[in-house]
Amino acid sequence: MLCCRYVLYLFNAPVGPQNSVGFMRKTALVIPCFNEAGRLKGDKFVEALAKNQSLDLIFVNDGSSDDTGRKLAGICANYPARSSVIELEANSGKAEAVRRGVLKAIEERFDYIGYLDADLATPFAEIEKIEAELERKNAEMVLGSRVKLLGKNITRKLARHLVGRALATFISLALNLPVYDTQCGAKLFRNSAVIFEVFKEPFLTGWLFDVELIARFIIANQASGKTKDNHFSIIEKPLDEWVDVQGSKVKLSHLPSIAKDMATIIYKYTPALYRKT
Ligand SMILES: Nc1nc2c(ncn2[C@@H]2O[C@H](COP(=O)(O)OP(=O)(O)O)[C@@H](O)[C@H]2O)c(=O)[nH]1
Ligand SMILES: [Mg+2]
Repeated sequence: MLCCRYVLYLFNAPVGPQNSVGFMRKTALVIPCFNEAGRLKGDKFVEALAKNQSLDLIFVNDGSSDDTGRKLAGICANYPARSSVIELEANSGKAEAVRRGVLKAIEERFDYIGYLDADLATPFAEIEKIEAELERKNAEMVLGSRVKLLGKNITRKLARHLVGRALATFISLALNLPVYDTQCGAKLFRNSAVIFEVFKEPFLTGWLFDVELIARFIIANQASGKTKDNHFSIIEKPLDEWVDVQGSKVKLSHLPSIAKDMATIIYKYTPALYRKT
C-alpha cells in the first residue's frame, strides 16, 4: 500500500534532473531559510557544491522579508544545475519549508535526502560523515546528534543545553525510543516509500516537527511490517563539530508552544508507538 502511493506520486511527478540508477549516488540537501540574509555564508555553500559533484542543494526561501532571496539566487548562479530555490510566498515555518524541499527531492529521485540549518551550525564536513554512516550501516535514517564528549567541539549555550536535555528525555519516552537528540538540524535519509509517507502531509507541530518525523517514520515502518527488532534502522551519529551560531530565532519564550507541540505528539502518535505489533 505504501509502495503503491509512492510509485503513483513519482509517476505523476515532473521528471527530475536525474535518476541515479546505475550512476553515482546523488544526495539532495534541503536548506530552509527565513530571513537569513545576515547569516548565509554563500562561499561555504558554493565550496560544498564544488567539492562534491554528487551533491545538490535545494534552498527554501520561507517568505523572507529581507535580502535572503537575492543572496540565494547569487549562490545558485554558481551551480545552476545542482542548486535551486523554492520560493514560498508567505512564511510557513521550518517544518513546512523542509517538507516542501524534501518532496521536491523525492520527485527528483535523489538517493539520499537530508536537511541542514542555513546557519551551518552543522558544517558540511559533518554531513559527509553522516552520509558515510548511512552507507556503512545500511541505515534508512541518520540523525546528527550533539553529544558533548572530550575531543569533540560541541558548543551550545548552557540554558539551551539544559532545556534541550530535559525535552530530549520527554521525547525519548514519547517515542518509546532511546534517542539522545531529535532537535539537531542535520538529518539524512534514504529516499523510499516510507520517507514519502513521512513527508506527504503537513506536520501537525512546528517546533517539534523533527520528533513528529521520527514518529511517522516508525509508524510507517510498522505499517509495512517492520519493527525495531526485525529491523528498521534509524541511527544517531554523534557529531564532531556543532557550533551554536548567533541569531537563532528560537527563544526560551517559545517554551509554552513547544509544550503544546509535545502534547499534540503524545496525543496523536504515542499510543501507536507503544502498541505491540
Ligand atoms: N525560526 C524559524 N526558522 C525557520 C523558519 N523557516 C525556516 N527556518 C530555518 O530553520 C533553521 C533553524 O533556525 P535557527 O533560528 O538557527 O534555529 P536553532 O539553531 O534551532 O536555534 C534556519 O535555517 C532557519 O532559516 C521559520 O519560520 N522560523
Ligand atoms: Mg541555528
